[in-house]
Amino acid sequence: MTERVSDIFDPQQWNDVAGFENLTDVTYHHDLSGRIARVAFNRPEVRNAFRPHTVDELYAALENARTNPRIGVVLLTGNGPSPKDGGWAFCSGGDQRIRGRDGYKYAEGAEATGIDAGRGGRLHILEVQRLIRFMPKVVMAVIPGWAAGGGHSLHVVCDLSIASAEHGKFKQTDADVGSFDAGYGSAYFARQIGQKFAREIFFLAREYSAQRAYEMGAVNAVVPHAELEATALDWAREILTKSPTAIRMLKFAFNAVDDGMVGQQVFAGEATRLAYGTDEAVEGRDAFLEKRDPDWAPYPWQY
Ligand code: S0N
Repeated sequence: MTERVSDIFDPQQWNDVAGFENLTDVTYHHDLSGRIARVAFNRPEVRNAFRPHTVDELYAALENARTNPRIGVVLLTGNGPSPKDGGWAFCSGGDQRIRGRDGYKYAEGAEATGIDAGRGGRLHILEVQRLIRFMPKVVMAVIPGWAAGGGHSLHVVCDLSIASAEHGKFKQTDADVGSFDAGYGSAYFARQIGQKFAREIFFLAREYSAQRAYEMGAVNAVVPHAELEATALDWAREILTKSPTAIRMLKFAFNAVDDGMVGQQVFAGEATRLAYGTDEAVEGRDAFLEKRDPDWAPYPWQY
């Protein structure tokens, strides 16, 4: 029997994932069809702030979803409410209690115990951002409460965002705490909602309701809190009725214009993969292996 990990999590919709039963900072489930993944921050007592260990677990779960050919949609969310005060969060960004001068320490007490120098001071949440960005699947931020700081940036990098009407709240605190996501979290955010709104959100670091975020174009939908996860599952099931190849190519097409040469590389790689499936490309390969000239005659110069 799957354990209830959040008040709005329906255990009857989800299975545990083998090999991921002993996570501490995130939870990871697959839906009953095995085609939808749910990855959730599980530190509600600190508004789901991430420490380095959280990011390690998050990366591992997302990578598992990325490489599972049955999974088409990933829901990224936060468990809650907080046992301390009943507050809800998607994620409140980096855990400020363990932020060192050189970034984030790999583990609490790192100075005392010694630290793997190669892993010290890593801002590897950026690796998670890239994993979400380049995953050929739809990643949806399911926002039951606060999305703040680096948590706000994660929602920005997700393909879709839906938020709780009652508890969904947004705040970009980077300038309050001397931190800044100068990549997707800000510059790409401005592409989403426009320069004026993005600069307001960063420069004033005010709090915004889910409804206001919707009006600014920062989220796709605002739904009653109790229906948030069910709505996310409905959206995911609808996406799963679509062509996987079309979705993959569309995601990378949306990305390419903002991702420079890397965006072109990713899109081009998918185009090459499609080309490899044609008789024309097979002829080129076979001609080489059979030490003969290729015969391109059957393949027109299409216009
Ligand atoms: C989220 C906020 C607005 C919620 O306010 P609220 O509801 O009044 O709750 P609090 O009483 O403030 O919080 C409840 C308890 O949770 C603890 N807590 C909350 N957030 C954090 C946190 N981030 N780290 C540690 N603890 C946290 C509170 O201390 C409180 O605990 P108790 O009960 O013991 O008092 C509000 O909590 C808030 O503003 N939180 C801080 C948000 C923040 O500034 N986050 C950090 C921003 N910076 C980053 O995330 C950088 C991330 C990063 O690694 C990065 C690096 C390079 C490039 C990009 C990034 C990136 O991804 O951004």
